[in-house]
Formats: sequence, C-alpha cells, structure tokens
Amino acid sequence: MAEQAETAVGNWGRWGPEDERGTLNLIDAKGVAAAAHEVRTGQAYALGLPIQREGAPIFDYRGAPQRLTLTSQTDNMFDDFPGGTEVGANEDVLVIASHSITHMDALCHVQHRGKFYNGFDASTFRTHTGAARCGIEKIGAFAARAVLLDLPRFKDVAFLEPGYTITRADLEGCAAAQGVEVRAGDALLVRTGHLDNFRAETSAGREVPFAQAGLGLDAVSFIREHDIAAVGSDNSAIEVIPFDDNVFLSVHIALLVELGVPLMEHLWLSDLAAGMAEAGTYACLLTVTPLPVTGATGSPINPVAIV
Ligand code: UVW
Repeated sequence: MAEQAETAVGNWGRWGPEDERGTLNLIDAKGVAAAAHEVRTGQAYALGLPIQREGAPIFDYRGAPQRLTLTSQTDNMFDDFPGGTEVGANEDVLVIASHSITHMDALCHVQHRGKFYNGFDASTFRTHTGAARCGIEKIGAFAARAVLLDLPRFKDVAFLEPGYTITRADLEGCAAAQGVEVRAGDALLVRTGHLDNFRAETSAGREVPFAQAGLGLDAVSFIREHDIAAVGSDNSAIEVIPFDDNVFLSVHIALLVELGVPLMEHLWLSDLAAGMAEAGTYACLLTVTPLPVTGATGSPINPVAIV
C-alpha cells in the first residue's frame, strides 16, 4: 500500500492509493478519438531535438549525449558467416542522460519533504534499482488532444526575456487571443522561444544566460483548474529560472509531486507553432512514447504532433 499523507495534497489519492500515472488518468479513449478530429492538414511535426553533441541544450552535470560505434563494416567481424565477407553491419551504442535533450520527467523525478506524487515515500527510489514507484515505465505510451500556447507570438516578441515568469493571465490571454479552448485531459504545450534564442546565441558563439522564461507558481492554478494531463515546453525545466518563490524546483514540486502532471522539456515547438498559425488552429493530436526503462526517472522522447 502507498503511504498516504495525513493531509490532502493536490491530486494524491484521486485515482486511488496505488496510482502512479497521475493526471494521465484524465485521458480516456473517447478523448483520444475526439482529439483525432482536431487533425486538419495531416501534417506531422516531430518535437524532439536532434540527439547530438553539438549545439545541445544540456546542463553540464548531465553531459552531452554520445553516439559511439559498436561495430562497423571495417571490423570484418561477420566474415565467418555465409556470405559474410560481402556484407557489413554497423551498430551504435547510445549514451544519454535520461533528462538530456528532449525528455519526459517521470513522477519519481522529484521528491518533496520525503514524498513523491501520491504520497509514495522517497525511500522507494534506490541507487541500483531506481524507482519502485512512479518510474517512467508507468507512464506508457499516450495520445491526447494538445493545445499550443505560443507566448512570443501573443506578446509580439521573438522570445520571452530570460527569467520572465509566465502567469495564469498570460496563459488565459494567449488562449483567448488564439481562439483555442483548453479542455480537461489536454496536453498543454507552452512555447517561450527559449530554444530559438539558444540556437541563435550559441551559433553566434555567445554565452546563453542561465535564466530562462518559464511557468511561475501562479500559472499552476490554470493547469490544475483545466485538469491538464501533461505539460510540455521548449525550455529546460518547464518553469522559470531563477525559480519562482526562490524555492528550488518550486513548479516541479507543484506539478510533478502535488498534482502528478508529467512534464516534457526541450520540445522543439517553433515549426509546430508556424504550422499551426498557417493552418489556423492551435489544437492538434499529440502522441508521446517514453522509453519503458524500468525504474527510470525520465526518458528521451520524440513526441509527434499532427495538425
Ligand atoms: C531539472 O530541472 C532538475 O530536471 P528536468 O529538466 O529534467 O526537469
């Protein structure tokens, strides 16, 4: 049995004491079928960034992803097989931090005061075995109606200023200006323009500021009241950096731990935003499949949005 908190916290207990999927429970088959009706042009947008060393937005301690060659045709290691001298086989080994590049945070990624989402004890995460509770494999694959809120376009800027705190009023104003309804069970995609600025600054050889625009605690009420199933953004941590309220990962605590909302970070949203503006819609069908790594705190993802 999950250890429950003595006092009600966010969505703890809402889907039962053993639940490890949080707000993804808000997505049902009927909702996915309805989401398919949002597709207008049939254009698919992959939201994952290239997995490569160069130009990757990473925190230093995670290191850049590495593609290492395991075998190449020059090794001649298959020569003994029938016809092997005429065939070459190339294979890679991938080395990547689970929270590197475009990725999803599992509900065990962050604990607060010794508890994960739904009151599971933080001690259920062990060094070698990883997460016994709320690991990324519990997420599974999902599809949902997704709404993109393109804040730079709404505010008529190329990107939000580093450190800008996105408020509930920003999200409401942007949704109203775009004429899109946000519904229960939706995935919410918030574009800040951070990655566009990151690309421009790094390709010009300039330092990218540590500060990033992102959601503040005030925006969490929008996500809670709309019963959003998952949140994604084009920045590193969904939330504003420096952290709101001057508390480390304050929005992660509110969304991952208290509400059980899985997060998707470093999504490439700019092509999707342009395509949606052209198609005249800000709702689409989104599919997401984290790698089912047992006990992992997160996984690289390459979500597909179909407009
Ligand atoms: C942190 O912000 C620590 O992790 P992530 O970017 O994976 O949410």
